Amino acid sequence: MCGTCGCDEIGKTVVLEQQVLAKNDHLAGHNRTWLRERSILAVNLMSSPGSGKTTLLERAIADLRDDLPLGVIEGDQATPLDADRIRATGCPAVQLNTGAGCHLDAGMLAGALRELDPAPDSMVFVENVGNLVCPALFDLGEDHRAVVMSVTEGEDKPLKYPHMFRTADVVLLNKVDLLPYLDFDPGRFRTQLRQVNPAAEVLAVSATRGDGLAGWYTWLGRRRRAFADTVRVAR
Ligand SMILES: Nc1nc2c(ncn2[C@@H]2O[C@H](COP(=O)(O)OP(=O)(O)OP(=O)(O)O)[C@@H](O)[C@H]2O)c(=O)[nH]1
Ligand SMILES: [Mg+2]
Repeated sequence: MCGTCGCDEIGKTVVLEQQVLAKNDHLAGHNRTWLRERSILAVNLMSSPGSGKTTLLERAIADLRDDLPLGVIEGDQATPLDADRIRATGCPAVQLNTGAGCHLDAGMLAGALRELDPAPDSMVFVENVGNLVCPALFDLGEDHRAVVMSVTEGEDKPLKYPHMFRTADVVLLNKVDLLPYLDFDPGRFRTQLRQVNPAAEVLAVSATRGDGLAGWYTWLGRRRRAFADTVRVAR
């Protein structure tokens, strides 16, 4: 109840938020079923703006395209720029623009998956809208969440944005080529991450120079094999 006028607007807002999240979770369940029926592994990439999500995708497409069919769904508030970058590599991409919205939701992803029409047994990367807050709350029906953090952002981000880092299966610590020029302590970052998420794997990478990318591809390969086993058992 509002302490100023006694109205119940605060209570109504909370109920509305719960309904929005419940509807999203329901649609995310449909996406998960849709993806599993086609044996498509979906990975949701989340980060602050500019951490290197699209650059990592461009590299992964170039490095993995002979072994694995890939598709990409790009989320930004505006512009087709990231989908254009992905298509320039020869990989199919669909761009979602959220306008004032700060995250993708499961309903948006459902439409984009049908437009992308990924091949069975392929992998779909979803690049979420760049920020460390809202995307964490919205399940898209993905199988895994990868949080990208660049060394220019400071070691304290897991403590300040715990919801985002708690939801990660893997954290890609990007731009390690810049470490010689920065006061960033990877050990302190790992300690702070452990406080909110003891289970997430941390991979130190440089999307531009290529450091650590083999480890990222090994991680994806392991997840892909485990996913294929799960889908096989369920059939
Ligand atoms: N030095 C260095 N720069 C990088 C690296 N990865 C990305 N960048 C640069 O960081 C800038 C942003 O990269 P993007 O890949 O566009 O970042 P993003 O996370 O997709 O950004 P948004 O989609 O806007 O959220 C570009 O200038 C990249 O060249 C890296 O490993 N090292
Ligand atoms: Mg991008």
